[in-house]
Amino acid sequence: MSKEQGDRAPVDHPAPPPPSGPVPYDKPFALKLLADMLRIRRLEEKAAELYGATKIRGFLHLYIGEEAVGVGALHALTPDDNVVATYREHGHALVRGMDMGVLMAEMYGKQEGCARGRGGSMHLFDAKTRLFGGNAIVGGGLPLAVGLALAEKMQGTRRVTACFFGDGAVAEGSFHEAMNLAALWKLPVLFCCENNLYAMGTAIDRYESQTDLCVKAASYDMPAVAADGMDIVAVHEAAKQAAARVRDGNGPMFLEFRTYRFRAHSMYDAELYRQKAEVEEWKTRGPIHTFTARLKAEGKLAEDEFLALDAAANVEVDDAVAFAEAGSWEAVENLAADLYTPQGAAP
Ligand SMILES: Cc1ncc(C[n+]2csc(CCOP(=O)(O)OP(=O)(O)O)c2C)c(N)n1
Ligand SMILES: [Mg+2]
Repeated sequence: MSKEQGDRAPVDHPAPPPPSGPVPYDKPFALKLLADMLRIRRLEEKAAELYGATKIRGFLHLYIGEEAVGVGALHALTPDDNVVATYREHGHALVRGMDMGVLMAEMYGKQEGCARGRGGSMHLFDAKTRLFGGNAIVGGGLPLAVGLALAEKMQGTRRVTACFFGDGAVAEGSFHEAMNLAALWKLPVLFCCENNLYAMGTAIDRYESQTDLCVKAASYDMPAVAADGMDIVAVHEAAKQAAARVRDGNGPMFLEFRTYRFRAHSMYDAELYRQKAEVEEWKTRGPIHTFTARLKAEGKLAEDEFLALDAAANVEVDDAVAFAEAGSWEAVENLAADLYTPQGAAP
């Protein structure tokens, strides 16, 4: 039992030590990282509220607690790179540059949304920012990412395709097929595993014989690095180095970000599969407040600057809700549009 746990019973999945050490970024970049984590946090807190009010329906998976992964990794890419994500992808869409109003309208099911309200929370897609989904199928994004990377390689571009997926995807056949082909053909894929230790209500040690996920990459002769996913500096540094390596034509790389979701798997989840004390322990490693504390300790952030960033995030959320509320529903007559090729048209 660690000193920090005192007399309490040890939890099943202890959190790592809180992130510490210097933040090796200038103030504007450090504040950009913090601002993006806050934007995701405030957006999702509002989304949870709107779900309760039945404004948002269907499935809703929150990224709260995991923000350092998406923000740190995506800021290691260029706007021209490709991104494939999962159904827990609100943050990825925001960081890629999707307008929060358009994102919120999609969650509302309004036609002003990025997929005209037909995809919802799990299917955010934006060709402009090269976000190739949101995918509801566990492991479904992996073959897509490999296909995108194959196209890039054939066309001789220097684009990296970053593929985000959960630990649960590692148990899927598509993961192994994607890893194998990407390694065999030396494709420019950055595999980013968001290991939050659970796949729905099942802990990783209950469904994986090998819980060190980097070992899986090694079996495909692919370099792999694990990083503390609660530490945005560790995430960003790992992703920056890996992206450069992939971009230089050295084939794919696997990154495992060890993280934790603070909320339920989706909006229907009694969370009977994990200890409250475990959740509380990980919350003390929250990526936003630990990063905030480090920046303050280094004199890179004053309390009023933090409050201003937070206020700006809340204004953006309020504007996004107003945009979604003012949006419109697609006409019922259009229900079958895009489902079938019109008769006589080329397939
Ligand atoms: C192929 C497939 N099987 C099962 C499901 C049901 N399902 C939805 S989320 C999920 C857990 C996935 O966990 P993980 O990949 O770790 O992602 P996390 O939710 O933890 O981010 C499962 C099994 C699904 N969507 N797709
Ligand atoms: Mg998981």
